[in-house]
This record gives sequence, structure tokens and C-alpha cells, in this order.
Amino acid sequence: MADAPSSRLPIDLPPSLHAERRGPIAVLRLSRPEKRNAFNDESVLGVETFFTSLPDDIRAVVLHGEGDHFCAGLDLSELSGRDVRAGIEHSRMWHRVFDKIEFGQVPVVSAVHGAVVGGGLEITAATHVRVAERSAYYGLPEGSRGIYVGGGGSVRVPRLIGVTRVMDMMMTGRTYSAEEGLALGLSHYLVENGAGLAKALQLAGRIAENTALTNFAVMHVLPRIGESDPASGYMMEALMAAIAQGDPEAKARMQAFLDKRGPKVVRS
Ligand code: 1HE
Repeated sequence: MADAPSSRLPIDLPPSLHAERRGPIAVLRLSRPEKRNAFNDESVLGVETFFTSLPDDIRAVVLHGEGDHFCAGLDLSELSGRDVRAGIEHSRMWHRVFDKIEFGQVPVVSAVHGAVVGGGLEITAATHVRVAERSAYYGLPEGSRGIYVGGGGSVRVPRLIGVTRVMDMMMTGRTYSAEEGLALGLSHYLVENGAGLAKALQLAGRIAENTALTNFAVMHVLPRIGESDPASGYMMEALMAAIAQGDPEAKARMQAFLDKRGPKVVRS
């Protein structure tokens, strides 16, 4: 599926974003390399348009960036005109948009490289599977700019690496390398430079083969169970397990295994 030919996705996006489809996978590229893919409002709202306009037959999304850096975060040139009230609404707008990634229609695999900083780290933290090229480095330069994360970073990044590491990153400007990011959980996969998109497409292809119901449960139910008390979690798990196993597609797949037609679990 990674080598499926690319075709146009009929979604109207600003020039800073490029969308295409490869079989059942939609690919969204941050395409403002001259500004290191910094997010102006138009781009953030374009991300929302993309994630709310996906055709029904799209089964997974790949997010990546053009140029030497994945994303330089918030476009700092748009910041100066906002008062406190507008600042709150602006942050809430980012929350709304990135929520449409984390809790959208289909799983999202991000492929990052170069600078993955501020809002760039926030958007990749909203994706479900993360691939990093060796050139990637992660930072939260908000502290040094006199601002604060606003795209969900206080919630999503501590989930990955813990509150104290986020404190260190924001207070001291410390960055983590791609290798460190892999060890800490900022990425799930580490690949050589230039290989991120292909790896992300391969993983998205694998994800697209799951039943839609399983992907839904993993995206929407698993994180909620993780945040609930154990008794509620066990109950939600039991209900979801029963719903999933009742799906005719699940029954067909289990029968295929019993008939020696289904795939075995092998070391990957
Ligand atoms: C930008 C931005 C930006 C680049 N907003 N214009 N983010 C940051 O604090 C990161 C700021 N950016 C950088 O540290 C560097 O640009 C990079 C390490 C990412 C890349 O360095 P480099 O040498 O390849 O590029 P450059 O020469 O610094 O930048 C090229 C151009 O992009 C230049 O504009 P030009 O008109 O002079 O060519 C830069 O001004 C522009 N540019 N990054 C605006 N971020 C919802 S809250 C989220 C809060 C945050 O994300 S805070 C993090 C902000």
C-alpha cells in the first residue's frame, strides 16, 4: 500500500497544506517550508478542514512536513496583536483542531524530521503512531519566548514523557534528540533520514487492514479507559470487547485463523 499511486484528494486547503490519497490512505503534508512549516491560523484551520472532510473510504492518515524541518510551531508573527481574551480563544481553537486528529475518524501516523518544536510537537503528540527520522529533535521553546504551550501540549506531552521532563524542556529550553525521543516515547519508530514517509505509509497501510471497529476502539475507547478509575475501565473494556467480537468481520477473521487461512503472529 505504501507504493499505491498518489491521486488528488478533493479537499480545499490553503497553500500551506497539501493533501493527496494513496489507496485508502490520505496524506497531509505541511507545505510552508520557507517558514519551516510554522502554523499560522490559516494552516491550523486547514488542518481542521482536512480532518473533517476525509472521504468515507479513507482508512488511515499520514502527516508529514516539507523541507528540512517538520514544524517550527506557532507562527510567532501572528502573536503580537492578541489580547488575553483573544489568546484564550486562539488556544481553544488549536485544542478543537488537534482534538479532531486524536479523536477523529481514522488513525493518524506522523513522520517527523528536523525541528519538531512547540506546536509541531503538540500536533505530533495528537497523532496515534509517530515515526522519527534521525534528524528529528524535540523542543518546547515557549518558555524562552515568554509564552506558554497552547495547542494541548500541557496535556498530551506529559502523557508521553511525564510532567517533570516537560517542565525541564520549558524551563531550560532543553531539546531531546531523535534517539532520546524514541527511548522516552516521543516516537514509536526511528528511521534513517529520508525514510520517514515510507515507514509511515507502511504502518498506515497495516493499520488500514484492521477492522474499522477495532481502530475505533483503540482510538476512542482505550485512551478513555486509561484515564478512568479501574472499575469503570474494566467495565468499558468488557463492553467494547463484546461489541468488537460481535462484528461479522471479526467473526470471519477468527474463523479464517481456525481454518488455517488467517495470518500467524510472527516477530516483526
Ligand atoms: C518562523 C518561525 C515561527 C521560522 N514563526 N516564523 N517556535 C519557535 O520558537 C521556533 C522558531 N524557529 C526556529 O527556531 C528556527 O526557525 C528553526 C530551528 C525551526 C529552523 O531554523 P532555520 O535556520 O532553518 O530557519 P530560520 O532562518 O530561523 O527561519 C526561516 C524563516 O522562517 C524565517 O523567516 P524569513 O522571512 O526571515 O525567511 C523565520 O523567521 C521563519 N520562521 N520559525 C514565524 N515559529 C498554540 S501555542 C504553540 C506555541 C509554540 O509553538 S511556540 C514555538 C514557536
